[in-house]
Amino acid sequence: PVKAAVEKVKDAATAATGGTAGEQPIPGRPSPSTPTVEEPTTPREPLPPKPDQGTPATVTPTGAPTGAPPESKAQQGAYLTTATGTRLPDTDHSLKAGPRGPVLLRDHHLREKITHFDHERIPERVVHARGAAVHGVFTGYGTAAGVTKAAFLAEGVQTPVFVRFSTVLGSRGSADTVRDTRGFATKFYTTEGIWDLVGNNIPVFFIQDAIKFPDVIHAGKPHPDREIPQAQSAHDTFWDFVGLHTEGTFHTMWNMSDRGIPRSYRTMEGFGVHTFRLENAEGATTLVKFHWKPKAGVHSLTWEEAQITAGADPDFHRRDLFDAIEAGAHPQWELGIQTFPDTPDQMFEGIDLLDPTKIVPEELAPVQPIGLMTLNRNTTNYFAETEQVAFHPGHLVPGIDVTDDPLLAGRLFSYIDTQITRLGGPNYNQIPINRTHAPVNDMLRDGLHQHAVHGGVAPYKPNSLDGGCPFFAGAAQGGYIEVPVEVAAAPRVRQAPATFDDHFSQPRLFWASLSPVEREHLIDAYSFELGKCYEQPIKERYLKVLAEIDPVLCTKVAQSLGLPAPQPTGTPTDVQPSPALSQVGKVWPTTGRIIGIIAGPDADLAEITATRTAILDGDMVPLLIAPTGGPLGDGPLVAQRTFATARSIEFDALLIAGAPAPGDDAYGARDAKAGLREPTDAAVDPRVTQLLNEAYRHAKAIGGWGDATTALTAAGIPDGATGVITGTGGTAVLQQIAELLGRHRVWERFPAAGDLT
Ligand code: HDE
Repeated sequence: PVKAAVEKVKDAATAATGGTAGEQPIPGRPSPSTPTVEEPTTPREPLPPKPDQGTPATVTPTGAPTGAPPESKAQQGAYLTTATGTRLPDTDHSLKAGPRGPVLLRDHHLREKITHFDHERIPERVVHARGAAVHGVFTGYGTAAGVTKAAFLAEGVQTPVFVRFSTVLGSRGSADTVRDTRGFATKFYTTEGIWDLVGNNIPVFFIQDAIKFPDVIHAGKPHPDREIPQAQSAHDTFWDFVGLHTEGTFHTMWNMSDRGIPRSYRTMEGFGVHTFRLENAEGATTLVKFHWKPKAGVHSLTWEEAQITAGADPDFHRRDLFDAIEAGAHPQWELGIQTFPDTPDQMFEGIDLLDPTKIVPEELAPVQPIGLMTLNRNTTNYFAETEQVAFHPGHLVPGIDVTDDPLLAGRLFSYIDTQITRLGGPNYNQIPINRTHAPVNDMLRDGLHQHAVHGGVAPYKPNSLDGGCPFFAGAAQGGYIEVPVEVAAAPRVRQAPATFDDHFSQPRLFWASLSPVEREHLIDAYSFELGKCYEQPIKERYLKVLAEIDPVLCTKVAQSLGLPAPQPTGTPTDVQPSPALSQVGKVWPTTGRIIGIIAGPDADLAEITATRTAILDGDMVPLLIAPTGGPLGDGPLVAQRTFATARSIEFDALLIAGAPAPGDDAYGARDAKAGLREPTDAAVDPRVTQLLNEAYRHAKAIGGWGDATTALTAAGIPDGATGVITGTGGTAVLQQIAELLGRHRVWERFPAAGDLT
């Protein structure tokens, strides 16, 4: 009877739909007289495969045909299929013995679908789990030709790149704006192979030797008993470790500074951290440190903004990056190098170049630009690209070599090893995002997830059966030849050189280079983080570390903790400040900065239109904030944010085009009507008041015209306050706002910090 019923329903459905293949009725249920869902009526045209979507070309050593499969046609068909390409009529119902009957074990589609789903997650990265990545292009300036033969750095050469930004400590689902170091890893798909510059937004590291990496990460990660806190260093184990391990003092200080809470990935510097060795066409070598300099300037959040954002928009940095690229505001960085003579001692101006806890101040060795990176394409699939990308500092190309930095040495082991667990085997370089754009002819064979169908019979060398192929590439054929650096004869020891012992002179240099407001932020950050620790001895021990840096820093933090400030152990040596380290007191480009325009129902739309145009002409981004979504007036202006969705953190500056009174939709108004709270008698919508109040507190430029002063007064912002511009029209106000934006914030507005010198 079931079979008969199914046949009957099928016939009825075929008649109703004209026999469209995708229309499968639900067996046992009466068919609708007209089809309600049409899926799929017209098969979608398959997208053409992307250049890097094919399987890697297999090349036989002798050049004979390989019998390689044609280009991968994965995900190209119009119809839903099984993983093996059999077309499917239904994916919504398990195969059952009758509509109410038991599910049958023979349902291969059910089993394939659920089994695959069961295995969708892969282990997250042990560090840098939370990340966002995009594609771009790198263009060489040719200015590095004197120091390296790397072909992609030659003038005008364009190289595709893939960049993954990340936090370090948090899990994959953690918030973007936590206080942490940021990863800045770049994959260059050069014609000579892949070069990975796996750097951070902080130029130094916590440790001088890779063997300490598990220690620092175990200390920074959540407590093992109850797994808190997430993505934070504000807890006992972290401060326990860095208090006892003073070589981490400088990196910790960068994290506590504004650099630990960047405004955007677009406004972060990047650093290769280690010293690398470059070799030019004549074989001459130079030691270098790599720097990424953002064209948009170097900007940070305030700590309160970072905290609000972690709740209000945990994807803030990811969204900001993707939105900018979508909008055509392609972020750019210049790659630069500091160069040092390759002397046997590998020292420069008294700084040990093999010590990754030290910087070389830019005033001593200027950063010389060697190319420009433009990020211009978002990912198509987060998992396939961002999650599966595998970086490795050992992916090098001719002209770029590593040094004996003991931290780098350990990294050269670690990155391959971790991918084998994370990506499930040794063939991760065959995953599309990891594939080199240079021809591959290796003798690596087999292993889990082998995609290549290798030809030939002799994956070994020397051989005669494959004609001796593949051949070796000498220098003339672009072979990678390690620089034959002398290795000093020395006893085998577990020791660091004496030049690694100085842990405090560079933290002092950092303190000396910061402006008063940056120092204040640093004091606040130490006070917050140590204040979150439970163990008194940990706080006391860390104050001793701060005493070695600066007495004012130490005293202020001690006051906040309610503890006595200890004295330094010796007399600190004098340091020379490095102005390049401060983010304040500079004028930056305003390109890409976001200006919110608050528009009430009575706002002058013509003035808003003119102001929007002027913002766009200045290469900035206007966002209209209105009481509700939808068009303003009769259009064409449309609200992009509403009073319910806007939060001050998103905007670099605010303009008030009218002071909107609380309407029916205003915060609390409905609740008031329902008797849930007191009716508001505010003159201005309380959500706008909050927006302005926060923007003011976070030292942002604020402008307005018309009755803007009503809103300013409601928010408690004094008339004529610093960085608050009111005028008769939007375009005139905007000019002054743009000038203020060039300095990023109205720094004077932060409460006077007292004497921090
Ligand atoms: Fe990493 N690091 N790291 N690291 N690192 C990883 O590799 C490691 C270090 C950095 O977006 C892991 O694929 C060791 C310094 C970035 O995919 C792992 C040591 C710097 C990323 C690993 C360091 C970095 C990683 C985890 C001490 C700045 C994210 C997943 C010797 C110069 C890359 C992975 C991405 C990721 C090991 C220290 C940067 C476990 C052993 C110093 C940007 O292999």
